[in-house]
Amino acid sequence: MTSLSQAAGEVNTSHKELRDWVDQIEALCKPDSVYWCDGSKHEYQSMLDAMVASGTAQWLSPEKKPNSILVRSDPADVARVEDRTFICSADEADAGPTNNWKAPAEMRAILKPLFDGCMAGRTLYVIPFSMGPVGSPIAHIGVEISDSPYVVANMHIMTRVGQDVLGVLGNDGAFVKCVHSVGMPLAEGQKDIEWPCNKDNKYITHFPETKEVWSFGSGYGGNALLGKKCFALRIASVMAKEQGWMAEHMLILRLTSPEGTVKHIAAAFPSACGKTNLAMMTPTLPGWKVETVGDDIAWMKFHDDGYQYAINPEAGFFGVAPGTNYKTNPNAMESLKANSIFTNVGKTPDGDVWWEDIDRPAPDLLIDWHGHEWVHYDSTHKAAHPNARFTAPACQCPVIADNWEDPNGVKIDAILFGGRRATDQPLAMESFGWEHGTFLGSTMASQKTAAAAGKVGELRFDPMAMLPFCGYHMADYWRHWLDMGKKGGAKMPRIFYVNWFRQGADGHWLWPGFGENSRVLKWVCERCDGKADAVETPIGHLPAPGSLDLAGLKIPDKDLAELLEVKNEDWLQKIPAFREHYARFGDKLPSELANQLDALEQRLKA
Ligand code: O2Y
Ligand code: MN
Repeated sequence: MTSLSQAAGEVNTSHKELRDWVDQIEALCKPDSVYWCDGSKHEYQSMLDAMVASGTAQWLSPEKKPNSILVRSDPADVARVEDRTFICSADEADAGPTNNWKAPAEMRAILKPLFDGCMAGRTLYVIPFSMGPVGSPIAHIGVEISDSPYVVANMHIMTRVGQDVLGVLGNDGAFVKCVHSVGMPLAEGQKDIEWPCNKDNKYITHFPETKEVWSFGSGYGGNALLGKKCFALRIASVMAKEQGWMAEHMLILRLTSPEGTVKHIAAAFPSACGKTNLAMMTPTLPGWKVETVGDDIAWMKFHDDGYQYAINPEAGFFGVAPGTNYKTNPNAMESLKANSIFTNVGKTPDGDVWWEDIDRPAPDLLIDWHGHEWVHYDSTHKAAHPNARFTAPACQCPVIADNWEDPNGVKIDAILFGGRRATDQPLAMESFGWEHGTFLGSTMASQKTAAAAGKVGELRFDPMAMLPFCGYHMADYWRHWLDMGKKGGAKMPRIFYVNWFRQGADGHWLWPGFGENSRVLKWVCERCDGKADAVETPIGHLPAPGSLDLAGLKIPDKDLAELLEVKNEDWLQKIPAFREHYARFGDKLPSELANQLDALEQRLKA
């Protein structure tokens, strides 16, 4: 890899702790050179040029995908690795039963020899970045040290990088220390490979007390772009608990009614439940508008007025390519039209990208994500890896909200929880209040899909969609939610639970989803304004007959009744699974949540 000359990316900082830390990491990793990123366009372009020159990336056709590259990873490095992800809190009890734990000293003893000399033959890039608009009171700063130009380029899109960030950091500002190496040093004269990694030695480690992330051996996605899941969720969730705010795995959308009423909605769904699609949705309801603030992460802080305001800490989308098309998500397709990085997708002979379900048939002579001519032997042999990704700037989204970078954030009116639930869970319901809403989030569950290990259809609890991302004990996290509710009182967002995935007895989808979900968003908006009626059931407030706008929607009455049906006997059968789920958390389980479960059982039996 040719390194950039530092003169092109000269940065200024008199932050002594930062300079000392960089010196220390340089001494440990022993790179050939050190480069401080300035965040400039020139730097981004040079990074792409250097990746292409070294064989790590290839340009796509300037006609088909201007200024965009294709990168192919090692087949052993294609996704986040939860079994190699650790929370290294001083006390094991602080990591809780949902995280892998190792004592900090033990993990440091493992990491030190791995990092010793790991950047030989490579450049050490120092990437100062802001999660959130630079200088925003809701934003926080990190510095990632990485030996991967792919990481630098992706961080340019996904975060705000460079000198402005160092300006805000000043001489002594706080920053999260993120160290990343692909874990493949180069000996003198050794030629680099297309995707260096260390597949047998991956460690994605978090030190919540010292606010550090150390990641070794993987160059992919959430393992390597340390601003995203590692900082913005795992470390930030700890910071949020300590400092009295919320770091959540939630999209943020802005909903505008035909009369001009504006609501901001945050929504937490587990993976593969359509978060990016909802964030960019085109409503079918005439006159309603959805605009995107963020598609994955929300940081929410109390404003002086007592309400919760949220920012999207990211600046781009790291979206799953397969299944994205002009029907499922036209706005994502428009976002990735140029200036994007594609990882593990197929490549057409005319230099465009291709993936499964992209709206057009695979052309002849398609090159698959391994770099071979694609032969479609059977449905298991995919042209794009199922976790293939596009990295696209959020500002290229046609429906990006004009306030998406408001440093003060947007006032959150409602929070939605949801999952993939074939039975029982109605299309929409509102909680009885914040405490009940926290109970709904804590018992959130989604059906396993065929792609996931385990029995298909089996319910897996994924509280608040944070199962892989909560940086501390999940029950302490629930306690934090309850504390936030006590602090915010009546000014907290209303909490709802939605389910687009309910199926009839014969397996057909009862709800059409996609743009039709705007009907549910309208009900949510009108509930917030006291304009839509609801009926009380044991599980929550459901839409009253006539309160959901179904005008023009052809949906059989029987299906509609089933979508909103609550069968007490079926819910009662779930109670033991809820109790088993809560039992994992021992005496850390907040009594309020145990009481909520008891109260639910009583209401169902009444
Ligand atoms: O495979 C990865 O490294 C990415 S995972 C991811 C990426 C974007 C948004 N969300 C997720 C997730 O796992 O929730
Ligand atoms: Mn996510």
